[in-house]
Amino acid sequence: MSSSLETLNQWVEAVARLTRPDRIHWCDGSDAENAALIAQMQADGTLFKLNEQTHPNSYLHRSHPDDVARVEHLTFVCTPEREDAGPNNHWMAPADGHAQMDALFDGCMAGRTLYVIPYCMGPIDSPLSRCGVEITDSPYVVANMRIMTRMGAPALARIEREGTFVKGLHSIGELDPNRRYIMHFPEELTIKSFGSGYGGNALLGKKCHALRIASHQARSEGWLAEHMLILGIENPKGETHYIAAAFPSACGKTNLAMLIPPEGYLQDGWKITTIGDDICWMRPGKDGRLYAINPEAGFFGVAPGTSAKSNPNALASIQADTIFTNVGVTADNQPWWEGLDNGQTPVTDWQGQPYDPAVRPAAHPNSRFTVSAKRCPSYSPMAEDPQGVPISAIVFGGRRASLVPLVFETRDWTHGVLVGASMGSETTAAATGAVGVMRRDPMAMKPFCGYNFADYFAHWLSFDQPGAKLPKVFHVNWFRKGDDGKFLWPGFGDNLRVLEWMLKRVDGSAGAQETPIGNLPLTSELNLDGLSLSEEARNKLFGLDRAGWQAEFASIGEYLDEYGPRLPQALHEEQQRIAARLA
Ligand code: SAT
Ligand code: MN
Repeated sequence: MSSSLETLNQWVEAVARLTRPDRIHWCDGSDAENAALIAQMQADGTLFKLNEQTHPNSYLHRSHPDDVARVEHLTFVCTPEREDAGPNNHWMAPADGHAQMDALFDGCMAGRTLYVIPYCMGPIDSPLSRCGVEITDSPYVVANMRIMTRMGAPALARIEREGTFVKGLHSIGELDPNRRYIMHFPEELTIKSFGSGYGGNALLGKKCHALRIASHQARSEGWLAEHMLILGIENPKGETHYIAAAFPSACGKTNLAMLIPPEGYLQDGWKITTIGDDICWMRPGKDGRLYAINPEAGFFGVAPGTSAKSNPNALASIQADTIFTNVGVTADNQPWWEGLDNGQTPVTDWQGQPYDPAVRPAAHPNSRFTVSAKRCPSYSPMAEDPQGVPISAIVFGGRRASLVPLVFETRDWTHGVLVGASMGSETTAAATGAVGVMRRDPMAMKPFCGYNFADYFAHWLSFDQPGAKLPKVFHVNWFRKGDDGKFLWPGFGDNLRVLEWMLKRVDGSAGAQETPIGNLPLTSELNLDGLSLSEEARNKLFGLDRAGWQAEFASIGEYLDEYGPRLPQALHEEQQRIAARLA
């Protein structure tokens, strides 16, 4: 036996001694194994079979009503030095973290099965991919990990070859919010998660491994692990450019990644292909460009708002072989959520109670679908390419009702890093806590960076090397509102208009208006044909509110100061340069 398999066996044995399961099951990822788990979950009420005619092989899971989102206040990064986790993370000393977690894990799997899930994040044969093993007592987690990662025998074979893997230990415990923690030990490539069965808290390959642990690994190995979608844009000449875009959770990454071009663009031959909708790992290739893979194999998308109009590709994807979590159901057992707009009505809400809009929505605002990327009509074969795709542009974006224009281009990499580092967004239902509160969410990584943001910004800056052919960096805001509180930009497919302008900037065929905050589009060069934008919309989407930006840059300065002397001087200087130009 190879030494990595020995390490794995020893770890599984040690975990079993601590958690005392009745049985141990090594997952091979086979169809037979999945079918047996699904049958078992149907029998014990974990899964509810949906209408086989309309949604073949699809199921509904209802989580505990207190367990419906990530819990940032219970998520810790345990590094030997507090400063290495930074002000952006909750911190605990590793020995204390282990002691606290192991006390929770003690005997927690009595009467349960311990599942061992070997998985690979990224195409099995890609040098950019990384493997992990999750131990869990939740068959729902196994079924989701099978969709979201390359799980089972091929991953185990790669672990054996490679000799290293991330260790993730998970138990749903009693689903008690007072006995719930998600802890990361980056130096030990270890994750311990207890007391939640939900999404990013429990599917450890996703945010825990592919972002928090991977960001730490990426720093030492010279790459980037980012909270970004990746899409391909094919123009009428048949050339494809790839764009990576960071938005906070529940800000439309899935919709943008699966965008359908507006009618005129379709006729001209524009095409969007999807590489990923949530996570992007990228590193410089020999030619100096950044090459990216999507480490995931599926989509864990937000259900509410997904419709034939907003995201036909997602809707087509989830017609079969899908696990729905916390949506409502119709009288004939079809899944239903607010914004589905398919003319049907729910009878049962996400808690399994008779639907009453006066009590709660049919679907939880953070209800989700889990589906294989291969089911998506726009999924690109390039997503399986071991070398990844070259990135032409990086986009940062948040939810900003005011101030921030539709799009601007940064002047250079350092300015781009500052814009990413000072990104603000209103909070969403993807995490517990207040919704709609503006907070700084650098690179959309506030909940996910496994180390001190000051060091992370320095790591980003370090890619600006002689010979590097870095992507252009842009900022967008699809969420600007008018005085009446309504969105000013139509969004969805029409966002391609903005992406097209970015690509014109990349190939040098469009001009721009230089301003202190960056380069704004000339409205003559951004295709607005067929849109009826009001005077107010044009002014707010394409204008610069100088006084508002002065206040914003003062606030950005204060935010950066929170990182103390560790913050790269180059970012301070960039912030001061822009603040001075605005004054
Ligand atoms: O719960 S997840 O972290 O998987 C989804 C999200 O918040 O992006
Ligand atoms: Mn996400």
